[in-house]
Amino acid sequence: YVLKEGPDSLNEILAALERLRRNREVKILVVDDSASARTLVSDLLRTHLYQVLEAEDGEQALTMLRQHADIRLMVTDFSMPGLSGVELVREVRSFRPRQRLAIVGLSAENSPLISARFIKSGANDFLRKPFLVEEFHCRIRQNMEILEYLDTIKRMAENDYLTGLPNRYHFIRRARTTHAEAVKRGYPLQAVILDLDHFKRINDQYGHNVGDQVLKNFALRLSDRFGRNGLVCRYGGEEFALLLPGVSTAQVRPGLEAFLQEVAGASVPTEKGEVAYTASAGLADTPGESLEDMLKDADTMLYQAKQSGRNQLAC
Ligand code: GH3
Ligand code: MG
Ligand code: MG
Ligand code: MG
Repeated sequence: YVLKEGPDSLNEILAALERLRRNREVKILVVDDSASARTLVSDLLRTHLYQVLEAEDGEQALTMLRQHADIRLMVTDFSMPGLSGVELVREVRSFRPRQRLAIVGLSAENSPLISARFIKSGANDFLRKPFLVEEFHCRIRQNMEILEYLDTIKRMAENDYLTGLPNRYHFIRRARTTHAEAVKRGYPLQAVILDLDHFKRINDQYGHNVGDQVLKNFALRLSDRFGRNGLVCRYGGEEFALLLPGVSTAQVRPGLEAFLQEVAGASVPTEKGEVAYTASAGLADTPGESLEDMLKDADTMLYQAKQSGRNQLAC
């Protein structure tokens, strides 16, 4: 069935175009044992520019989901040889949570139980075949919008707005895993806390805006230098933390010292001219300790670096 109700203002048309542009980045998996039903659904999705993958049964769908971690939505039939749609959904939910993948169940059967079973096993939505084309598109879009909201909320919850680095909350969550892994496998782990020197003076002298630019500069340098080998975060105002797994103090020390020198030797181009700054760092290496204690030790060492004149590493 087709219901014709197009967009009726220029803004709605522009919003629809913007959506189409974004759809091109989105992968959707269509699961149906009937080739004609599969093609019908896939073609509807392709008219909205989605990237469509197809599977003819549950097993194939599971393989494709494992191969493509970036599939955002699955539309699945109920009656199929092998796994039923409901069984497939239950299996998928054991490894792919709702915030990563939305699932829409489809069925031609008349039983009212099927939609309840789909939803109960972890599907987000259900449509009875045959369906209204417009309703199909609305439901797909609504489910995609919810995923986009969740992505935005997650990004905002995990990253620092000013520097774009992971925030302390995200760092601690990931650091727990890294720390537990190091303890279990018995490899070394280094915790580092870095703090900009006399940062208050920079704010006082040049203004908060320039202070922000300095923070961004430092964050960028820090993640460029250490982002690949470990966890980096903005720990607090002008404090940053690093967790470097699999390396000894002797191995990281020269790199950290060189980094502090590089920071001290460079300057940040700002609206008030070139601004030079330095940073201090404290390092702790006690793999037997809890993560909290390691960070506390790194903070104690940082205090020592400050006491000893700043612009240096203490460990
Ligand atoms: P020390 O060398 O002992 O660390 O001295 P400090 O001046 O860096 O330390 P202090 O803790 O006295 O001051 C930190 C300053 O950092 C105060 C605060 O206003 C500033 N700050 C914290 N977050 C931000 C931010 O996001 N932007 C800007 N511009 N300043 C910030
Ligand atoms: Mg079928
Ligand atoms: Mg400081
Ligand atoms: Mg500080």
